[in-house]
Amino acid sequence: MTPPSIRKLSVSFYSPLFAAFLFPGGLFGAPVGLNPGFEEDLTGWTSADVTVETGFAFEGTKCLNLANGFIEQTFSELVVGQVHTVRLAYLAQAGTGDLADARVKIDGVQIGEIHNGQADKYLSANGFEFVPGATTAVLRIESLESGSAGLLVDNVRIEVGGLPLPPEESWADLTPVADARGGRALVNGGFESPIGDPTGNPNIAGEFNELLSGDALPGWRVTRENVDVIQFNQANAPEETNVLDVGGSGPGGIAQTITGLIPGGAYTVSFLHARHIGWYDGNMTGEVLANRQVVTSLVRTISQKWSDGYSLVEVPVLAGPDGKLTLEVRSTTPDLGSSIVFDDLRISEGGDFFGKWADEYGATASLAANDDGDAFSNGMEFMLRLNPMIWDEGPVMVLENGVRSLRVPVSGRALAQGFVLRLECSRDLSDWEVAGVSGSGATLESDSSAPGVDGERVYRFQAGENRLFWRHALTSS
Ligand SMILES: [Ca+2]
Ligand SMILES: [Ca+2]
Ligand SMILES: [Ca+2]
Ligand SMILES: [Ca+2]
Repeated sequence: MTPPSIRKLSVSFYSPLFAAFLFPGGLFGAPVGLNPGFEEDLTGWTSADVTVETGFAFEGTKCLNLANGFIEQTFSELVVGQVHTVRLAYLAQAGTGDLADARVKIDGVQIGEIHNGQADKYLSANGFEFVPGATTAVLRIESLESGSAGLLVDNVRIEVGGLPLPPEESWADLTPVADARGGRALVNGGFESPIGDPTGNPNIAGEFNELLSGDALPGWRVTRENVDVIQFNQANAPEETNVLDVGGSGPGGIAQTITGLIPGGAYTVSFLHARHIGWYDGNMTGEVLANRQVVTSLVRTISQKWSDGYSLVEVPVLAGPDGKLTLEVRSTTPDLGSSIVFDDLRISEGGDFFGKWADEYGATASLAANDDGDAFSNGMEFMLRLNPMIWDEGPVMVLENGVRSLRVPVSGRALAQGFVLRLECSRDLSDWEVAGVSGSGATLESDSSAPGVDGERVYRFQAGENRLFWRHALTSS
């Protein structure tokens, strides 16, 4: 038996510092709001044209019927400058048309939209991030419906911290594909991994069963709404038997992070895509993001259905300075319960950023072309961040405090693709020296550019030069 004096001693080991670690999320408290689950009806909320209903709640016994109205509440004890997330559970009621729609605002600014037709089970995995500028914020959720039916909403809250991150997969662990397209397959990039019976996700009766949210799709995080793995070759899969409809019962998205890449390095993401065969005959749209930046937009028309075959898209992307690339593919079709279907996502080394840049401007994708007839070829325009379709003067010498210098904008995408820019100087137009070399007449004072990072090089011309010519030299590997 333990003597009473020792039991008492063991209790005194708890210090205030240790206790602080007992709170999840560190030392910050949770933002404070009243009655998040509507168990006390509309206490704490300002509202119009909504009702609180008993039964079919996500949590407790009551939920909100947003109908065609709104709810609003001031939350307090937010942490200024930190990422916060509005979380909630919702489902569509019958009578809202194909999808039920709402928008979420903080202090009058929209931070997200909800579009979903899922009616048999709540969606609760995602939310909407924002960064508060004050310790209080007004959260408003407003219906976009015109009829009397709308979303059922429950468990509305604000949490400190962002949404769950996508799974990380190492470049070294991705499987090389030995065909003409090559590259490495993303983890479950062909959507063949067994889905199993994902806990907390709906199994809607119908032609294609599982609609997935949260972490239910192996290898991926579902970033919004839900998505649909279409199985058994029902969608004319170009790779094995499954494809992913990135609209499940609303415009969804998926993300995966690849680690172990060359920091700032150029890569190409590729995939096959087609339009869902159903849902009327309008266009379906989507977009691809790399490290949260949109890198390409997609449109598939009714003549680009999966029965018409799948088209290849290749998108140059840059790894982050930490060697990571978070790739996200999402639907931007807000009014249909399906969207573009995808298969066979891969990543390969190298990327044609020049070709993409030329395409963005409608310019000729040749380094030597000179569409606008100024002093710079299209390749040089790309490198110097000029406009290939507008006559440019280019970097000019500036005189500041008696010092002559040249400020040269440099493209991070061009550096990532292996392009090399040199400034060369000459006094006689026959012997050229690279700026910075002793005796060249110029020194490199600073350089804020790097692969993947647009920046500027500042050269200083040495005092006492009577006449110095300079030129830019571009080489590509
Ligand atoms: Ca409730
Ligand atoms: Ca597949
Ligand atoms: Ca030009
Ligand atoms: Ca130009």
